[in-house]
Amino acid sequence: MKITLISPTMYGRDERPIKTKRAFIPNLATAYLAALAPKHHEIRIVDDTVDEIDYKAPVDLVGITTMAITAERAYRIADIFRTRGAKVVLGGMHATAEPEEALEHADAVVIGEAEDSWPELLRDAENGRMKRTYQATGRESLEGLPHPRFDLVDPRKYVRMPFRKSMIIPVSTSRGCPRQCNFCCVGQFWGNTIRFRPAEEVVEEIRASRADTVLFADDNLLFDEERAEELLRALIPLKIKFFCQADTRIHRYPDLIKLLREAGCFVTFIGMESLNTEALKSMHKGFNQPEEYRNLLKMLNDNGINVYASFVLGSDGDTAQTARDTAQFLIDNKASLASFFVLTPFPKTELYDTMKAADRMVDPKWWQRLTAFQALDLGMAKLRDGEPNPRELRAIATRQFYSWGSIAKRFATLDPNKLMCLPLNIATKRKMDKHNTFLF
Ligand code: B12
Ligand code: SF4
Repeated sequence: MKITLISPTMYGRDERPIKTKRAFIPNLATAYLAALAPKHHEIRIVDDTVDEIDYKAPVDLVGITTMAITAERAYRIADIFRTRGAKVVLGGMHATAEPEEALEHADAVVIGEAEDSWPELLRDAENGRMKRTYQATGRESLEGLPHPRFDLVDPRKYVRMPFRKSMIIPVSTSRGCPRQCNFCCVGQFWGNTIRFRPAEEVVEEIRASRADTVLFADDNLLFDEERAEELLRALIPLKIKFFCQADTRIHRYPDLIKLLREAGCFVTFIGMESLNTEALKSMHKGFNQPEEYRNLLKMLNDNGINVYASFVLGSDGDTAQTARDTAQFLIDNKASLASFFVLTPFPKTELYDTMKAADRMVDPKWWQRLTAFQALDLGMAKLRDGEPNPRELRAIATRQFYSWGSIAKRFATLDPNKLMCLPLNIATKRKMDKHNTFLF
């Protein structure tokens, strides 16, 4: 069959799909789906942020990956392909959370991870008996996953970090998270356990890709110290640079931080979420201790690892002052990058159920709005009275963190690893000046 795999973009403020010349990183789900399909199929990967979708090209089956903020775009693409006679399959985080909704726009929906169900679906589609839903089998082992097909992607359409030769490729080494933060959908999707891939298979995948820069797509690369040590040691000979996610406890393991640097980590994304203990408790994230953040930032900075601090604004009690204090804390403690996310009730999360029960969303189906701007405002508008809405809080914190004064203070260093984040800061500052946002 001729199969097209699409990762959709989002709609922008002008209600048009957001397109860019160069995207940050190719999509991992479509690259996996391509690898999982038997060889006799003819596969194209389309990244809607950088590619134009050719609705006229002959195609038998279209697979589209979904997140909440890309769902509306996914549905519109699906509707067009279906009117042209192609079969459409939806999968991923959002289709799994809202399969009934997805089925209104698709011939089939794949619920959960697709390693077993996608090949089965393809067999059924070839035999003209595709079912409406395919459910993940709940496989326990991650051994033997195929290498994602990034060879089907045009590397010129993706960003390269300064002094690096390849695009950044996403690599997943584990799935799931045993924690249960109330805003997070990882548990309901992947389960509240963590499964690891064998370290040697991860190394082989990176070696075969020839990439020199990697983004580890794990929710927490260092969740298990012993496994983290084994993996990091195995990565050293590859001489790659990588981004990863870790949690706020890692400063308790100084040897692991040294190893992290040795293995090539140059940015660690950390979900600090809030400086307010009460807000953290309400997120079920009491394991984050704000009084430890200073030391955490210092230890990573001392080892030349850039901290990408992630905060959530919009919890009850968050004010414009909270946004300013958070940004100032990160400036004083020299975080290299920061994201201030809007507390968002993603479907099938505990936060979603709580907000719905309390009638605090203007529109409980906010993701069906055309633009992410509209969607987030409608998702959150009734959060608090009197204070700027969470999106404005995010703008306050982002503008302050990416001001010239802040950049000068945070990058007064000669460490080349740290300086690699300077261009990203300048680009974000420019985007903020121009659009008052750096995301949508
Ligand atoms: C890595 C990552 C990123 C990377 C993207 C890397 C990439 N390009 O591949 C970066 C940092 C760029 C990123 C950005 C964002 N992310 Co993100 N990200 C993740 C993370 C940690 C892992 C995703 C991943 O690669 N998993 C491994 C792959 C293989 O799994 P998968 O995509 O789910 O695909 C499997 C199945 O779902 C299925 N499948 C998927 N699609 C399809 C389609 C078909 C047809 C079929 C049959 C099967 C199928 O098959 C795959 C193999 O089993 C997840 C959390 C998580 N653990 O899932 C958050 C997550 C997906 N991100 C999230 C969000 C919100 C974002 C941002 C919007 C954040 C922001 N505000 O900027 C942006 C959006 C950017 C964009 N436009 O795409 C949310 C989505 C919530 C939701 N319900 O929609 C998540 C779940 C985080 C969370 N805890 O809430 N992200
Ligand atoms: S936010 Fe991070 S730590 Fe919390 S459940 Fe999600 S993945 Fe796990």
